[in-house]
Amino acid sequence: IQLQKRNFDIILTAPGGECTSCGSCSSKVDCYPEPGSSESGCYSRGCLWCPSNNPGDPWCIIPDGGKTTIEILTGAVVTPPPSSSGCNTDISEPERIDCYPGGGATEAGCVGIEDSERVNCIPEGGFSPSLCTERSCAFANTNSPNAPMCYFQVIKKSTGTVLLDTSLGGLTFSDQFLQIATRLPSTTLYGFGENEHQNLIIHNFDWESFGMWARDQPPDPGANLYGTHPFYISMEDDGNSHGVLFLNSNAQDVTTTPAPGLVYRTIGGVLDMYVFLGPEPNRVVEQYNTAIGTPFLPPYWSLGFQLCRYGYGDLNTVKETVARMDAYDIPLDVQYGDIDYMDEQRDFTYDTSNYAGLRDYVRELQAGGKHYVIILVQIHDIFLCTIKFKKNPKLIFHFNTIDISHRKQVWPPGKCAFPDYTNPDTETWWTDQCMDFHKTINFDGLWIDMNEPANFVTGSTEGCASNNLNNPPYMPKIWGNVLAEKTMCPDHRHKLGNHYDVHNLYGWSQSNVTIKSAVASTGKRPFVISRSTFVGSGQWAAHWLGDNNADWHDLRMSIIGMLEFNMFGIPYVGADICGFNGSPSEELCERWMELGAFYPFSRNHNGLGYKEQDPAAWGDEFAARSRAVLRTRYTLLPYLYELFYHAHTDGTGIVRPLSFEFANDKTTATIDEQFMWGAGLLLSPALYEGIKTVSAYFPDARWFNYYDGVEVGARGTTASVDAPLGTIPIHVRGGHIIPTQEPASNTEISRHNPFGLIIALDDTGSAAGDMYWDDGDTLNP
Ligand code: MIG
Repeated sequence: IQLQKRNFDIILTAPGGECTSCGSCSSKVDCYPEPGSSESGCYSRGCLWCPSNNPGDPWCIIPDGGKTTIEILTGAVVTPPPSSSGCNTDISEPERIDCYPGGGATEAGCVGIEDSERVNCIPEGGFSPSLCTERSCAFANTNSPNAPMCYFQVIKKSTGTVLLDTSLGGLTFSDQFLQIATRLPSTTLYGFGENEHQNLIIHNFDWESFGMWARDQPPDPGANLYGTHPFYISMEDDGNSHGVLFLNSNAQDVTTTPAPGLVYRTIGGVLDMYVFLGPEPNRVVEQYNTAIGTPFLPPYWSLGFQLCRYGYGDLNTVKETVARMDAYDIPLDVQYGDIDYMDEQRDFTYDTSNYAGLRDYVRELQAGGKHYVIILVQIHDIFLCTIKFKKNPKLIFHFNTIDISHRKQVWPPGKCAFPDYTNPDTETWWTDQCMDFHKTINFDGLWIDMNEPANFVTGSTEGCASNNLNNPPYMPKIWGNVLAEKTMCPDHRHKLGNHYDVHNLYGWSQSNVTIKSAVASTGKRPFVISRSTFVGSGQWAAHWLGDNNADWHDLRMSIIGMLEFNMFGIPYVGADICGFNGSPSEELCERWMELGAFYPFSRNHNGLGYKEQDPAAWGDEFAARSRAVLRTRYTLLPYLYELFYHAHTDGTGIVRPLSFEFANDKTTATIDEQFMWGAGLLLSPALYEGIKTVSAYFPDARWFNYYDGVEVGARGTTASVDAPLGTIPIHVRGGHIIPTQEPASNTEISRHNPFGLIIALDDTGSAAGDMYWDDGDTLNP
């Protein structure tokens, strides 16, 4: 009987002697010492099943003698191997079971990689332990003469957990098809985007695929949405975590397998992989965000409540809306101008008839402590561009790089072209445009939309040529029949390369340029919000979750989206409160105002042609409740700002899953209807129609009701908490200090109000916290 695996729990060796059948055994060595012995179980160990009348006789006997070794998998947890920094097990020496009985144990060998699975880390030859260590590889003796001594093995040294095991399918690296498969240490898997995941952890390991190719696509399960984030966090069974980034900008997909494993496929470019070792999940987020660029520190006013609507239609409607917000004294910091403020959807223009007076109105808002953010779209009509080309011939090049003869069509009416933000000349042009327009409309921030980039025709009005870029041999699992659907032809040229390779970088490159344009225009701390994002976008832009539906499902999904973007380094995120498409019921919109008061980006936004849904549109009771919940948000803004400070300086997530704070509590792994603000606040919103209480889980800690300070009895269990309309249950975690400030109708006023501290003690009677404060909008705080 051959020893096949090393991850067994018990090893038994028979003494010498003949024992090939039940009758011939002189000494019987028990092959099933643990409880549960059975005939089939005995055979499965390759042992003899010998029922006996003698009490004390084993019935399952090891056959043969000498060196026979039986491997017994009891399903018990395998003891972590000792690490070089000292033994990391609690198991006392007498109780230990040899995991390397063949002799020649080494640390790397002990954590279990077979000779046959090694990949040489010194392929040029010349093994030495120091060279191997220098290359961060593992070395161990081998019994196979040709097997490498020094080999790649991504393991977590402290516990021996294998983080990347590509033995499932290896690596395929060809021109338009790159694939890597990896076995995962557990099925607790977070991340990948932008997709609408139905659960926070990806629970379906039955070959489920998620595509990544930026697309003008309202959230829909199975669809590739606006951005691309090929990053995941895997939580190991011991609560430790690690993250992996596949840094690649092509069309791509990821497929789960039951191993559990992942197959990652992309159709071009480079395959750079980064592994972030944690070990705590919050550390993984910090390490990842620090590597890709930590998020910008938003101006303080942008933490206030914001209001928008596609299709106010005219300035009077905007004025009336803001006026009724003021009349009810509902906090409001930011009013938006969507594309209907423009003249025929042309960037850097405004509709001088329907929006006559906009210029003065913006000044008036600002005088009252409010701010105004305008939308910009990425498309420019040929006519305007042509005039500009004549003024500045350099720009002809800049537009020609993405081929002006292949016309695209979105807005404005007629034929359009897309600026190429990978061309440095575009930065100058775009910034000039923004600065120029700022003289007319004194905007405080820029909202860049449709930058997937979106196109109302497939490719161009002339279609796309037939070639291997427009029609690659492998189509990732994305929506549409061709890559060009809803966007440009993949073979169009940008300064940086083919659209095929840089499509997913369009919003990213525009964000990078636009934050500079915002600074140049306002001279203050910039505020940019972008629909399309990529790895690193969070340094320059915030994100909203796109054109969601006004229904209960999308209310719930917004929590998952928000938690994921906090992992992706874009913690400034939120969904359109009360939903973009469709008209919400009053109850849904109230509940959404409660949850949305705890989005880092708290904006009520509505699609074209739907019922008014701002919190002042529903009557007195609705207004009073929205006012109350927003005043709670404003009370907690110093805490939110401190969390943004940590996000900016350390890359820490702001909105966190419970499992990232209580990684050893397995119950928390799947919780996605509650979330945390930092480490100190637990939010348990009401997310279902008609409910008046929420069944909330309280991990093992002291918890205090935010509203009355009463300690919750529940610890490590679920409890029912009251959530009447107008209330979102909030609990403060023992051990934390939360800075607060008296609320007001906007942050310019509230920033002058008295501060407070909520001090919640832990089991030892202590608490800690910190606070960051500045003037709220200087450029270099
Ligand atoms: O759907 O500018 O996601 O927030 O209101 C058409 C109009 C284009 C899409 C954005 C949405 C915005 C809308 N835009």
